[in-house]
Amino acid sequence: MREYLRELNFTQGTVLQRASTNDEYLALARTVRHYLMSRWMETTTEYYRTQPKGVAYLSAEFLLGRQLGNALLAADLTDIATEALASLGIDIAELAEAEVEPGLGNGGLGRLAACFIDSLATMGVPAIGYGIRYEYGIFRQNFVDGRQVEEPDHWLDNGSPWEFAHPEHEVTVSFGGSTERYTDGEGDDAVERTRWTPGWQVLGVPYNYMVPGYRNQQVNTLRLWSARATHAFDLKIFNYGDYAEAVRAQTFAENISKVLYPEDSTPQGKELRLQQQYFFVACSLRDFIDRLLPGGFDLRRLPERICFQLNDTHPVIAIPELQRILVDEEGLDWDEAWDITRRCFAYTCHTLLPEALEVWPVELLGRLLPRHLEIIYRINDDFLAEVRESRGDDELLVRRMSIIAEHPQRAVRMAHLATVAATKVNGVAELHSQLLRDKVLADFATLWPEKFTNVTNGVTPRRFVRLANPGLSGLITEAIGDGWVTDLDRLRELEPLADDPEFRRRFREVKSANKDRLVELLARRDGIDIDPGTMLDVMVKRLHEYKRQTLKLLHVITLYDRLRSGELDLADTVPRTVVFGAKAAPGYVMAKEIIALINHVGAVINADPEISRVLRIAFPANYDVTVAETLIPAADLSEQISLAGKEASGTGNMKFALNGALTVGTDDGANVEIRQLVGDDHFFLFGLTEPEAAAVAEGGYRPSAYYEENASLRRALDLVARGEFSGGDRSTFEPVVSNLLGEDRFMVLADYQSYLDAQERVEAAYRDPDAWSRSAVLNVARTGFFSSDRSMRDYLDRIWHAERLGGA
Ligand code: F55
Repeated sequence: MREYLRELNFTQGTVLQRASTNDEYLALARTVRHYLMSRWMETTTEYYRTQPKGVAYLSAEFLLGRQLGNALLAADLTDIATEALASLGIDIAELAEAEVEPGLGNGGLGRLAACFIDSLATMGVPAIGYGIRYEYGIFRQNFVDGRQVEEPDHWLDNGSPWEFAHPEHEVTVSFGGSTERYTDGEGDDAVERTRWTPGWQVLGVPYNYMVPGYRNQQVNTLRLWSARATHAFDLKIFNYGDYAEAVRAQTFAENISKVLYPEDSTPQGKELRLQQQYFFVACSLRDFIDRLLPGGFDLRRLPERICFQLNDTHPVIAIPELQRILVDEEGLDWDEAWDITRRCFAYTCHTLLPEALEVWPVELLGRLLPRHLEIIYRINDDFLAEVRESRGDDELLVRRMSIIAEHPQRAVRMAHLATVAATKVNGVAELHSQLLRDKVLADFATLWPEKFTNVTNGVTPRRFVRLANPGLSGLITEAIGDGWVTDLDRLRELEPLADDPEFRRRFREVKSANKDRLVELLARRDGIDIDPGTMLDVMVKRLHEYKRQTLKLLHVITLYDRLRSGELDLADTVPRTVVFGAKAAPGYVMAKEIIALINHVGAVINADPEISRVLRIAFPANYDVTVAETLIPAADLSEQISLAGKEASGTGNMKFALNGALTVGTDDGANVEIRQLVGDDHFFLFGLTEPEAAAVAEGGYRPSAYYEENASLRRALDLVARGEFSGGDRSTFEPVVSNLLGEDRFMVLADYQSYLDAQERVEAAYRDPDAWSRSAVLNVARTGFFSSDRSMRDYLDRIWHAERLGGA
């Protein structure tokens, strides 16, 4: 309390009576961070002293979410702070609302990185996260006439109390220029070397974030890099007196960490994006070698000290960078260096979509990073020689496996580079890893079967259960103690309670209170009015055709159509609120059309005085981690309806199950494992399986056949086509309809009937609240496997072989 007031006075420069909510928030945040500071310094010192083998998680995205609640929880200060503030007449919840979440990621991949660093800290693993401090995170989404409009995310505007800038630890990063061979030494000692003379440089300034372990004295570091112009550069130009030019150069450099690219599945091959990737990776390797290793460390022993985990291909340029450091700067010979490099990296793949695999045109890469391109060529030559040696002269195979693609243009396939170099390659769910081995990277899996492994994703129970769902957490803790927060398998102990009517009643009470919280949030935040007495049917994730938001929408339209025609009896329908949350990549035209269609269908249904009593759509704009934390605990039904074989894992699916929602889902990604664990009776499965979908695609898929044969599908699509949801205008949503009828790449129409059938089972099940809540409790009890702590154990056992210090 005294500490809090001091922060308010001396750091915020205000007094209690005049402090704004933001002042109060900043003062509390600083108080908490002060409290965690000594743990942080001790953890860092301990790592430096004992020099254990650690992990560096390299990720272009960390979708952290709000920090205050998590920091209070980790420090076990929530109650103390709440009471102290209350005695000053301050509502801590209101103050927490002032925090703008750092949205430094697009979706699943970025949020996964945030869950992983939380688990690593909680488990006492020596680990550091490395990424980019984007000045603008994921855009803010608004709807204008139901259409998505993007606005910049000024997340730093009110000050960010969680970061610590360290300009004194800046790192210089080089780009462009040219390379030349030279002879180093004389006579017998003479060796050929390469010198890279860069064309330009920028500085990376590290910003450190605390990553507090849950009540374990451990605080790890997340280090995000921010770009600045080099001093030399400024000075030179300022001395010429060209002030404007100097400022322009500064702006140019600072552009590198300006904005997060909002594409989450079709990477933009933009030069600035490659600059971002190399920038943060070069900073991170330098930082690790120069600052985290003791002076004079022999880099030949690097693999004993670190595993760099590559979060998808975005940081893969780290591979030639380390090879360059070892060969050009340290003077190691190529083969010895390559052996070291290979042992330092592991690669996680997060996709199955071919268009999501990053490639960089040789022309661009060679211009920006000429030395790295040479290194990649040499890696490829050696690798292809190895392929020829082991597989004979199969030129088709060689072309398929090459790190360099020839068509449509010469380009570096980052996933191939990662796979060739890495000690281990992992997928993010069993099915996904299997498909990587059998399809996407099959040639590599044949060559190196031991390289491939699976680590099923997980989510942190601290944020997504303990913080987001205090009601359920209290109920669980009362029943089995609080050990589950760091040992989520213990949720199993709840299983018998699924048969206890009193426990189920209290579970329903919690769910109902969570729904009230959500209703209040949507009313306040979006002016959306929903009835907490209805079934909450939730689909939240990025908008993508493969995720099939249109399938959910066709179900809603069908319900609407049947209610209107009287085929369904209003009085005998389970009332539902269908909640969507989704951002579309700004350049993804079809995704944006689908957003508009959802909003337009919602407008029509919600305006119908009769039908809206049993069916409503709520689509709050700007779905983010903060909204997720209120939305997920309130959900009854979790929609996980991607076409089988397309969703690598999904992690929202895990968050819903852990919060006691039932899943309606396809046999895809981690849904498969969720269903295996909770049991078929407590999961609504539908749709083609992956092999079935592959066979349909193989045999020539004709979506119009489903339209012709299925009357209810026809009626739903016809409603859209006839302009029912666009004021009679048939052209508005024509592209969506004709895409479904003509191509329907993700087989929405093929799965439509099966989905309707599953939804009928959902409805029947929901009519029996006791049976439903029994299933819901069993979902909670049986999904402890999906803790990111377990994911971290799997990475430790299968990939990193790092040590654990203290920790839980
Ligand atoms: C972001 C940028 C680019 Cl260039 C490409 C992809 C992304 C991205 O955000 N991908 C992503 O989120 N992938 C998801 O990763 C999750 C975590 O592993 C999976 O659960 C999910 O299935 C997958 O789509």
